[in-house]
This record gives sequence, C-alpha cells and structure tokens, in this order.
Amino acid sequence: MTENDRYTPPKIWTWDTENGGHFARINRPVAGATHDKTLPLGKHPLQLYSLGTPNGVKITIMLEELLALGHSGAEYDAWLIDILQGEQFSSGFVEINPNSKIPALLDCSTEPPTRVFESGSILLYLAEKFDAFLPTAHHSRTETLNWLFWHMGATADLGGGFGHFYAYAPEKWRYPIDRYAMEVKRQLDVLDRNLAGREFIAGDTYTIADIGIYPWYGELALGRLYDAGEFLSVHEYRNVVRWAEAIDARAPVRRGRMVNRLRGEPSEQLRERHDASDFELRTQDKQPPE
Ligand SMILES: N[C@@H](CCC(=O)N[C@@H](CS)C(=O)NCC(=O)O)C(=O)O
Repeated sequence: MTENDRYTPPKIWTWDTENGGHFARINRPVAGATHDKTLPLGKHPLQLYSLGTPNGVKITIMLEELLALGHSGAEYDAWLIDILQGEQFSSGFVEINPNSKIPALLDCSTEPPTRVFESGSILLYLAEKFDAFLPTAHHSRTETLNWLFWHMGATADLGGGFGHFYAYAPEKWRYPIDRYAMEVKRQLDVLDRNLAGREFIAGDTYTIADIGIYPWYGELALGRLYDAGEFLSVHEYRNVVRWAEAIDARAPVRRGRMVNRLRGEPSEQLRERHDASDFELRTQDKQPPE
C-alpha cells in the first residue's frame, strides 16, 4: 500500500507545491496574473492565443474550415501560448481569459474588440459571426447545440479525468483510472450509437459539434490520444472510427491540427500561423533535399 492509498484529508486543505505530476509546476489554487506582459497583435481581424491541444485545435480547425469556405474575415494570427511555461498567467492573457486557459480569441474587427474564451463559446461565436457550421432551422440548430454543450462537459472526464490519471499523474492508481476509463468508454458508446444512424454528430451536415468533438473523441478513436487506443479498445466503436476517419481526411482539419503544435513530426508543426502560405512552407519541409 502506498502513501497515497492511506491519505486522510486534513480538516483544512492547504496547497502542497510538491505534489508531483505533469502539471504540478503550473497549477495553482488562485486565479489572476503572475506577471506583466502584453500579448502580441498581428495584422488579421482575429487574434488567437492558443496551443495545439484538443481544445486549441478545435478552434484552428474551425478557422481553417471558414477560410476554406471563402470567409476572408476569418483570417487569423495564431500565437503560441506555452502553458507549461505559465504563459497563460500573463496580464495580457488574463485580460482576454480570466480563467487562464487556452484557447482565447480577440476579435479586433469589432469596436471595441470582443474577447471570447471557452472553446465552446469561441466555436459558437465564429459560427454565428460567419453564419456557418450551425444550422439555422430551430430543430437542427438545437440538436447541434445539444452536442456542443455535451462535449464541453464530457471532455472534462476524458482530459481532466482519464487523460490525467492514465498519462500524467505521478503514479498509476487503479481507482481513478477505472472510474474514468468506464466513463470514457460509456461516452464513446453514446457517440457510437448516435453515429449509427447519421453521418455527422448532429445529423446529415458537418457542424461545430463535429469540430468540437473530433479533436477529443475522434483522435482517441484513431489511437492518437494518451496512447490509450488499445487500453480502451477504441476499434470496437466502429461508427466513431468511421466518422473520425472522414473528418481526419478533410484538408482544413489537417491544417488546423498543425497550428500551435509542439508535438509530433517537425513537418506537422506550425508553431505560429500568420498567413495561409505558412502551411506551404511546412509542406516544403517534407520534400527530400535535392
Ligand atoms: N473549458 C476550457 C478548457 C480549456 C483548457 O483546459 N485548456 C488547457 C489546455 S487543453 C489549459 O490551458 N491549461 C492550462 C492550465 O491549466 O493552467 C475550454 O474548453 O476552453
């Protein structure tokens, strides 16, 4: 039995900065800025401050999808916020997102500029601003929002629960891994049953519900998240795999996955994006030298 199995909570919790784990260095029990630093501003209407995690990627996919549809107002600068270096606690970032989490968006095309935080809120904001990826008919719009809000709650169990205890905690503890593996498999089954009768999450059109859910459950079903594909037997969720493969094949999705990414092959990483041609430079990186 380890020390952790025997933990008896004290009467009053106090902050132990040495509690270990992947995020121990940046996690704090208080909000607000830790240092003064203004955020950089680029030339485009939309300024995105983010990182290529599932929550960040859903926004870059949305922006690339909007640009692919011809919405030039969706041109954006994507600035890298390195959360392991605590950059989400700068005074500039906190002004845009008081919750100090990526992604955060500043829409400079409005007067005054509009700040948008929480990835679900950003997806909805962009969908409404450009009238895209959100059906207008009441019934299908509501179904899209059902799944958009579902994923904002559910992914906390996948990332903050399962992913944290399976991949990032300082030790492997059976109780939390069992609890969250069970919940994540149940959620995969919810999606699988839903996708048995429809092509996309909310029906027969591709919406912000697909864009929000794909970087989490789609990447999980493709075996790319937390190296947990075999552990969770993701191949059993055939409808989710079919749906994830279809979304994965979209060119804007491939571009969106590259932005602000710090992991993987160098040719798949575009640390910052300020122009559509930035992707072409990355593609050239893949060519063998002449
Ligand atoms: N509910 C938020 C969650 C965002 C979130 O958890 N972001 C993580 C990266 S994926 C983060 O910024 N973590 C930094 C920290 O916890 O200090 C959203 O969907 O925008």
